[in-house]
Amino acid sequence: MKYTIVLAALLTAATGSAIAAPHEGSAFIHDYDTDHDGKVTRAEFDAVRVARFKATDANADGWVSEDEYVGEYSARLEQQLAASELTEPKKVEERQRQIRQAHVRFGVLDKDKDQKMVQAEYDASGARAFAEQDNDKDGTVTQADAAATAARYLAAREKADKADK
Ligand SMILES: [Ca+2]
Ligand SMILES: [Ca+2]
Ligand SMILES: [Ca+2]
Repeated sequence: MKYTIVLAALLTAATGSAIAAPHEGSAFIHDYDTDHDGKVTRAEFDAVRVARFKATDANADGWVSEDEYVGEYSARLEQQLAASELTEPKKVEERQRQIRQAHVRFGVLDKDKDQKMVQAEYDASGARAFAEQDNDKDGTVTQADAAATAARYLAAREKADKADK
């Protein structure tokens, strides 16, 4: 069980969103494609990440606490839940699960375990996330990359679920 939570947290650390909106092919592209041309360049990705780090650092002291991290995620989660077609009891369940994973993610992101996520830790995780999504490694995440990555995630998750039982 524990393993599955950590794995799922690692997999969603990339995008911060595990609930794909019904009309979206890729949450990653949805989140980072600021010029809406259907693909994400490294420059687009970095610009969104910098802005998000600043927005997440609610008290602007230069680092992100676990509360700040989970707080920022929770706000985005509520938007996703509001837009989703889940029933109310399912939303309650999903909210609990996602918030629990957000806490696990913070632990993963805070690599040196000083309870602070600094920009360098955030950037390192971002670089890994982009590389994960950029399936053909050409520096741009296209729909084809995202689809290939999603298939890989799904396979990894199914394998972990099986190993878990
Ligand atoms: Ca783009
Ligand atoms: Ca802070
Ligand atoms: Ca840290």
